[in-house]
Amino acid sequence: NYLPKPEDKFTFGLWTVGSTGRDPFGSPVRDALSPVELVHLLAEVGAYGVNFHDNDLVPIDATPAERDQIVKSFKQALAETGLVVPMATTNLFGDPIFKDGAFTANDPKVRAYALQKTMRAMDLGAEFGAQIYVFWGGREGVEIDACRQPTDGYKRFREALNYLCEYNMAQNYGFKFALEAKPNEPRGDIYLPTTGAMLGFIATLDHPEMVGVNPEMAHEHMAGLNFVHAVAQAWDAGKLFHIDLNDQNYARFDQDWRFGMQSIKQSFFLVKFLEDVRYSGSRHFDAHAFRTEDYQGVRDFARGCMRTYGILKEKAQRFNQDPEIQALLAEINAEDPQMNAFLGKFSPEKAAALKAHTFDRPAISSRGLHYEALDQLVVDLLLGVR
Ligand code: GCO
Ligand code: MN
Ligand code: MN
Ligand code: MN
Repeated sequence: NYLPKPEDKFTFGLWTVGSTGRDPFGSPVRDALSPVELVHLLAEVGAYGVNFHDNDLVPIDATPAERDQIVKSFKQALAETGLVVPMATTNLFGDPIFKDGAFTANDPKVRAYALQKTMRAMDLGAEFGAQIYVFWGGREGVEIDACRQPTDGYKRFREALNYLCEYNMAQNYGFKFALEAKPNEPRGDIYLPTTGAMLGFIATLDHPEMVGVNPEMAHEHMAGLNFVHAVAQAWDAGKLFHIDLNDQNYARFDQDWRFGMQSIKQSFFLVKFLEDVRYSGSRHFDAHAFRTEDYQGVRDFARGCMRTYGILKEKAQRFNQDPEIQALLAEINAEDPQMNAFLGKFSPEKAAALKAHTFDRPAISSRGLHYEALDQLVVDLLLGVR
């Protein structure tokens, strides 16, 4: 029946089910619910956890007393529902002060404020037991490259992350940082626009072991890329600390659709990958209900994200057990013992033998690989006739 289970670790941001449907062209279509109400809504649909930006929970201008009251009531809602807070993050994009970026802004006052705001938000996240801390630099970019050298942007971002890694250690918070790339929106160009770019950047930090990535399906699709490949590269590098699941037509504006709404096949291979490698982190849905919906529709949206994941997980199991699919895969991936002498680790002897070998190119090339048949089996499986 595809009902969510705690071991699925399905999480939603307060800002996802809390979206009121405001977009650049229109005002809200749903009344805002309080964080406490949103926790109850998430519990009702069967989510495991809830994540937040500092200001999803505590308004930017709240007094310390107001903050403490909010924290108290939110903790009570978590205790009542059993929901956990696996991830926290900072809103470094909403307030007008961040119009030119946060850690990378040209104004040093803005950069210092961004550090202050993030340390306070880390304190808040730690208070709720969050273990992953996400950095999405939505405003860390430009419309015009005349305003700064891109390398100054990278340098400032690096300095900020190094500083915050030290803060993480000084406070003993034990956060793992997860960097989330996006190619554009809200800025014309955002620095380090893809997961691959983030992975390259992490290697330049003082504490690379503390920092990984939070790839988002929609963001790689906006860039026209293959999300499964991005996730696989992150996994291969030991850097898949978190993941943002949603959906998106390729090369469009940021759509944030229900997971599996559009890209069934890509979503299938993503779920298959996560399950095959036994990814054990949160499966976080960073999406929101259509603007056509009321809160019943928001529940439908949230349940749909998790249900589709469950269906695709079952399809992945079938793929792995399907004799015809597995026979084709075995044939396609068959080893050639003779080639073992040439492949693998380099040695001068191996290289000399390989250079002397003659390959029958026409014979090798003439072999059909049955990818048409293989893909049709996948399509049959996904369309439910297999
Ligand atoms: C977006 C981003 C954000 C971030 C969030 C957490 O396109 O707006 O995906 O939703 O994930 O700010 O860092
Ligand atoms: Mn996004
Ligand atoms: Mn978005
Ligand atoms: Mn996201």
